[in-house]
Amino acid sequence: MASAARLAFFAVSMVLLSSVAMATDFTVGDGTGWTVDFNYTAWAEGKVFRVGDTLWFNYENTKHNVVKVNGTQFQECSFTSNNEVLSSGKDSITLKAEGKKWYVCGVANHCAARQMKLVINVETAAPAPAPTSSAHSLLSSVFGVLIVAIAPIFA
Ligand SMILES: *[C@@H]1O[C@H](CO)[C@@H](O)[C@H](O)[C@H]1NC(C)=O
Ligand SMILES: *[C@@H]1O[C@H](CO)[C@@H](O)[C@H](O)[C@H]1NC(C)=O
Ligand SMILES: [Cu+2]
Repeated sequence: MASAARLAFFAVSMVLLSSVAMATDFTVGDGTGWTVDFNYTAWAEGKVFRVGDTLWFNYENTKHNVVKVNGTQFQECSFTSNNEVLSSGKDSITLKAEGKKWYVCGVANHCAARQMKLVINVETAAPAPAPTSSAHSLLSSVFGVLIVAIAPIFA
């Protein structure tokens, strides 16, 4: 019984180890990028954003920008000179904390009338730090060998 429990423990550990999620890069709007008349609510739907992930905003920097706002400002499409503005046209934002984050375009009426607003909910980071994929598979295979070696002891 005890050995079965140990084996189960090792099996579960291995599954957890191999499902370690890597930090994800999200391109807002995918191929469309950050522009007018695209539904960013629909884009965000069903996606899981985690601490450590990165959002990329790709857009024409003569036509748009990215303003970090709060929930009230998001609803009202309003912001002040205190709000952080990104305007390179290829901006990355690494998600550092859990909770809701709001982004709008601050140009003309793009937020209020052209749907250039994105709200996401950032969830806790993946359970373990993200190793590189080669380190990850090496780790997995070492672990697998370990289990094969250890299993007979408990069988
Ligand atoms: C955008 O998508 C959301 C979620 O699918 C939907 O509820 C909303 O009505 C859409 N907005 C527009 C303006 O189409
Ligand atoms: C959003 O920011 C504005 C301007 O700084 C501030 O007056 C307002 O209280 C903030 N609202 C929330 C919900 O944090
Ligand atoms: Cu815009």
